[in-house]
Amino acid sequence: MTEAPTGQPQADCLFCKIVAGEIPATVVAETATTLAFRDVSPQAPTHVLVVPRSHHENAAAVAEAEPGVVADLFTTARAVAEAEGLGGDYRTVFNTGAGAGQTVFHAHLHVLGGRPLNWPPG
Ligand code: D5M
Repeated sequence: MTEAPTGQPQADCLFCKIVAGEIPATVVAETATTLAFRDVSPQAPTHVLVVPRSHHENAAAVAEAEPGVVADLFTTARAVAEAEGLGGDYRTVFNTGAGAGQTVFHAHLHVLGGRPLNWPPG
């Protein structure tokens, strides 16, 4: 299948479908440009994904096409962390590429917290 241009909804993209309300998710925050919902496979007491409403394969593609949206993702992440009562202690992660653990190719910022987080990550 031909891919839609970056920024446009992608026909078989899971997170585009969540943004469109076609697949259910537990939404915890939303803005004009972002949506935040709970990860189905949480790795910490708080594990939320913040996604751009527009489709981009990864964070770098968002930065190239819509740099302001990268800031919006982090602003929403901070709002989520505050709402979750994380007290300023949380981790934000973009996995980029299958070799780095990316499994969904619609950019998403993981927000993790609520337990001690080790470094380096696995
Ligand atoms: O992260 C992709 C994340 O997406 C992974 O932690 C599971 C999560 N996931 C997969 N399907 C869903 C649905 N339907 N709702 C919520 N969360 C989901 P990655 O960095 O690509 O490995």
